[in-house]
Order: sequence, then structure tokens, then C-alpha cells
Amino acid sequence: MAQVYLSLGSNLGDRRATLEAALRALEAPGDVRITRRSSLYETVPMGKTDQPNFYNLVVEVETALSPEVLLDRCQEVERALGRVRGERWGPRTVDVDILLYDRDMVSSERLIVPHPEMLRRRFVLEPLIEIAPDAVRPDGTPIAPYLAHVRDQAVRPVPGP
Ligand code: GSY
Repeated sequence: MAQVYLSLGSNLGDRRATLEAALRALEAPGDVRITRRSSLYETVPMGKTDQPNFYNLVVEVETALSPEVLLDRCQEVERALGRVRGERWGPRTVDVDILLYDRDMVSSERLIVPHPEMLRRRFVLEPLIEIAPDAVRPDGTPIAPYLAHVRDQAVRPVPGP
């Protein structure tokens, strides 16, 4: 079993309900099990800024799936919940990204792990460090100190339902 961190984000429709549905759709007995989940954060959009705020969270999963097959699962969930791959940085019903897959490095046409943008994004680092304060990059470098460089990006925990 591999230990994997996934980042989820939504900025269209009922963002909380969409993320809950995505988490349910990701899990399947014997191949993906969510072992930890972060709080929900409301975050200011990065990239294209004139779009609604996102809700973001990070989950830790245990999986028997290879990175590529896990990517297939993530993309199936995005499609099932209505994401149409259009504008690159535009609004999306749900986005599911693989951040870390054990301490493996993956570089294929479809997938790069660790996620190449993760260390520059507070909407990823804040929830990741909440659930995995000791997370490291494949070379063993701790990830938590990177948070200090992105504190200017606005994120706030969303109060419970
Ligand atoms: O890559 C994920 C989609 N995305 C997000 C996001 O999830 N949250 C925030 N705050 N900005 C984003 N820009 C993009 S693209």
C-alpha cells in the first residue's frame, strides 16, 4: 500500500457538497481508503484571479493503485462531478490533484509527482501540513518550512456545517 496525499478544490456550485461527493467517489474497498482529512479552507483563486473563491482540502489516502491508475480515478471523479476541462486556470466544479505518492518521483506525459506547483500554493500547504506536519519531499526535505513563503496568500478555515 502506498501513502498518498491528494488536494481537492472546488469553486462552482455548492462547493462543500461537491467536495464531500468527490471524497465518497474516490474511496473504493480494497484500493483507496481515506486515512486523514484536513479542515475545509476558503481560499483566494490563484492564476486567474477574477473567479469565485475556492474551497480546498487535502486528504491522506492508502492505496493499492499505481500513480497512473490513481490519476485515472481522480479524473473519473472530476468528470462524474461535472468538470469540463476547458479554460486552464478557470473555474471548476472539482479538481483532484496528486501531491505526493510515498517518496516516489513520477514524470510522465500525464503526471508529475510531487505536484510541481504544490510548494508555491498556500491552499495546498496549509491543509497538508495540518494533517501531515512531518511530510517530506522525495529527497527527505521537510515541507512545513515552505509555508512561511506563502503566508501572503489568503486562506481561512470554513466553519463547520
Ligand atoms: O489546481 C487547483 C485548481 N486551482 C485552485 C484551487 O484549487 N484553489 C485556489 N485557491 N486557486 C486555484 N487555482 C486553480 S487553477
